Amino acid sequence: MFPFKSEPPSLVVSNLAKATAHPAVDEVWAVASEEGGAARDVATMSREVAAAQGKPIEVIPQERVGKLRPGKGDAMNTAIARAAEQGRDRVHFYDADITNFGPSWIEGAEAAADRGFGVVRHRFPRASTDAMITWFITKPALARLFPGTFLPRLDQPLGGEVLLVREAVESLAGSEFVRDRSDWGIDTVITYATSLMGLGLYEHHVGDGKRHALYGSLDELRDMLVECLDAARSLAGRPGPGSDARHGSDPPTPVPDDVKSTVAFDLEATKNLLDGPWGEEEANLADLIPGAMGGLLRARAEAGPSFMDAGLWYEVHGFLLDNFTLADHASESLAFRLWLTRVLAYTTNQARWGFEPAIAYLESTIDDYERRSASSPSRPAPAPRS
Ligand code: GDX
Ligand code: MG
Repeated sequence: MFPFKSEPPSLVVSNLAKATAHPAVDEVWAVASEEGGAARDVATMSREVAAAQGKPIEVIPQERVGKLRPGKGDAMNTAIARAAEQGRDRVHFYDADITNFGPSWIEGAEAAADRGFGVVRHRFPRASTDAMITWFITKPALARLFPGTFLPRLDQPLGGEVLLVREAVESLAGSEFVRDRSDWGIDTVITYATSLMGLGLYEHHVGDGKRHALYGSLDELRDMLVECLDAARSLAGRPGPGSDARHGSDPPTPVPDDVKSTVAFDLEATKNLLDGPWGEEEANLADLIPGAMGGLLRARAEAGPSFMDAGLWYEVHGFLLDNFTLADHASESLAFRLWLTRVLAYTTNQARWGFEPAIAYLESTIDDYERRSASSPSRPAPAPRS
């Protein structure tokens, strides 16, 4: 199953064709964000491929399944409901914009499923300035909410490349918590929900990395940031997997040189985003950050973002997990500004050290957050929302 929205139809169809050609695959679904336009082009172009392979390729418009912004979550949940209804044995999910997708992805996941793992997630090296939501929102949340479990150590907790066996698909289809998540938060809730299923989780390593569209200014990630933050927040107070849950992973391989040297976003265009004026409500909200941080943030921001180090981010991130409100303008604006400050602090300092030291630094921050959280379990967790 491939969700697609604005990728070139030729790229989508090339991925559909590679999946269809694989002997383990019976049928391929492309779930479109809307009818017409690209969906029509993909449907037309894939007809010939399907005929040549003698297997169906279905282009399906996404249904309105959830309650939040209609986005990737509705696409994933459209396929999950359909696969559950049809009793599919195994379902693979891949982003449609991957340019190096191929049979080895399918084979790696199938091999782990053959060894008895019910959930297989693809993991891959990413540039040191890529995955800024993963490193600064999701992994810290998993570290502080579920210390000692495999969740903080998952390589790509937001990755959309996953294999699920029938039992996992049925369980997700039956979960209101998952169905409601129609936006970018879907990856977080699928990662969380599948971690509890007791089906075994394996991470298949894609050594070449996932090649796909990267970003201009980080403003492009605003929706993803607030929706992934809200999804992380929605996990607070929920139980985690047992510390004995079965988790396996391929060993890492040398990282390709071009991944090491990639710059994942436009730094200059992004820096300007911090110059935006503070709204009154946003400033009032910032004043609620413990330690009179709000005034400090406004004053020190003028001196550049470097003050937002890993220690301060632990406090700010905790504040966001406890207080963030999706769809509230001031709350979203503050969360974006704070995250951006942290991303720029890292990008203009540790990311300059070179690939290996930068990634080692990021990993050490997650280890540290996990330790801090495990040693102060008294931090009150907000009640889970339905
Ligand atoms: N049908 C449908 N409807 N497809 C969508 C929609 C939507 O509203 N929005 C996105 N997609 C598709 C898109 O066409 C692509 O195939 C896939 O979902 C992922 O979107 P992309 O724009 O390539 O996102 P990006 O930045 O690569 O993000 C992925 O990695 C992030 C991360 O790990 O940081 C994606 O899986 C995110 O969910 C994840 O947070
Ligand atoms: Mg992408």
